[in-house]
Amino acid sequence: PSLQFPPLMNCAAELLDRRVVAGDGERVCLRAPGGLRWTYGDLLANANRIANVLVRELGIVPGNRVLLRGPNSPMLVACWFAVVKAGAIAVTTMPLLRAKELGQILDKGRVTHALCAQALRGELDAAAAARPFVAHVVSFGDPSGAGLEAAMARQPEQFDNVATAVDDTCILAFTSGTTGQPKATMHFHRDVIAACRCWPPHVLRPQADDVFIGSPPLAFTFGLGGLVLFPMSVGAAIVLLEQASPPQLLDAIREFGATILFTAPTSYRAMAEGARERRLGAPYGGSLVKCVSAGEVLPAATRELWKDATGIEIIDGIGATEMFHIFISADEEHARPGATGTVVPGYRAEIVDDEGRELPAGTVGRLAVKGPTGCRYLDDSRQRNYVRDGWNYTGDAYYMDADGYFHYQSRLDDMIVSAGYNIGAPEVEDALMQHPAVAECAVIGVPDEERGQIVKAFVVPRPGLGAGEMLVRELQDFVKRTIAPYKYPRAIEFRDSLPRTETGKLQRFRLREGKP
Ligand code: 3UK
Repeated sequence: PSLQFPPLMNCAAELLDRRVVAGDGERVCLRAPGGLRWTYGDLLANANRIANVLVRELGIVPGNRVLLRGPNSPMLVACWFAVVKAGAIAVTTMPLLRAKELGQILDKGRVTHALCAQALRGELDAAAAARPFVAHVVSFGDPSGAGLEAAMARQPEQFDNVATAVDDTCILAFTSGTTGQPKATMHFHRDVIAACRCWPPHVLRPQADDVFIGSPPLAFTFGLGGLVLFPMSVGAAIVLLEQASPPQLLDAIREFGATILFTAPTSYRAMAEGARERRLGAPYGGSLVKCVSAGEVLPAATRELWKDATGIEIIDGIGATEMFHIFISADEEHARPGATGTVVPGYRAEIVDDEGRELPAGTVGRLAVKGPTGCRYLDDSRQRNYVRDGWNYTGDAYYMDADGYFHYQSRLDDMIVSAGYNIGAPEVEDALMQHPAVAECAVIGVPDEERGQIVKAFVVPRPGLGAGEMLVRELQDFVKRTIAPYKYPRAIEFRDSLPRTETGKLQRFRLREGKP
């Protein structure tokens, strides 16, 4: 990919203004349930009006940090572009965050302004009240039309984009927190464009007539890239859903004729039956052509289930907030069950030992990656500990096979050591998920006097199946027959649901702490 940039570049102008200038102003850009439809020209006009509000009415200067809060919606996208056009830094936040977490973000990010969906003001106001450095919190989506929309109506739809340096920060992204502590990562204007030039054209290969849809929040860089930046970089259409539970997503794919889907492994698992009934896959007469999974390991059983239901091979990819987006992946023709894929053009990836020395193929070690989009922590001590020579240690255990495919084992802190054996939780989960009685499951190591740790599984049974001692035995025998017998779960507990982040990641640490 070409990664040479001029010294001054504003990524919002590259993705939005440039497209309208090139003649795509009348093309549909954003759609949402209820009939809302904005062209690229509409998005530009709205983003410019908001940028004028920010600069003329709220006194924003380049480098200010602006918190954005709302469910996925066209207005949230317009706010994001407005902030970046004004040379400020977008700090997007997950809708479910509470005042305590929002307070940490306001503090760490030194946030001075916020644009917030009216319905989500409560927790933000509680956090901002105690922080006088937050000068303005402005609402959008107020049914009375007051707030940001009223201010927009007073402003012109032209705006002179701030001529930012290519390595000015435009995004502060907070990691979604599988361990509970949010970490802030910085991304430059050039990172955004670099991300658009690496994974999308080499692996996803979207077209201008594609219709993108999905569940990840725009506060998650998986969602920002997959549902805003990548479709816009080819002039495609985007469907944004404020709520994207599996049933809602299934209905919306059909209603909007979506062709490219972004969601998490659990969501694919939960949607498989519904997708089959509705014939959503293009091979079976539906609109859906490409399906992308990230955020968590994709169990082979889920890949199989989805393929059987839709005829579509999922495009898996590992990305990280630190790296902005996906750096190891495989397209539908090169997918291998059990492997995430090969390194994306533009990136380098290695498996290394604890001292950072590269390990031979087939040996499990730490994943280290380097590329044009990462990795800069806001926090200096993190930068020293997790980034060496530009290599980011993602905290994942992987091995690379002789063909250069990377095989995920586990998060390093989720590796179970039982009677001297290393057991990756996902491998046991994958085996359990092949059993028809298992809807979802999570595996952790629990302390054991004799073995150090034993494997314990939390299982959500499929509705209507009796979960008792009989099923425990059956699942244990099933795992022993499916993978090496010493990996079988010696303890199994049945649950109605499992703790997950808003991005669909299992929170194994909460199961280890014994929390619900
Ligand atoms: C795990 C995966 C196995 C892995 C993300 C795509 O997930 C994203 O960012 P986060 O910072 O978490 C990063 C960690 O999540 N992971 C992600 N994808 C996979 N594990 N297979 C996968 N396909 O532990 C990684 O270190 O929340 C994903 C694009 C942008 C992102 N920010």
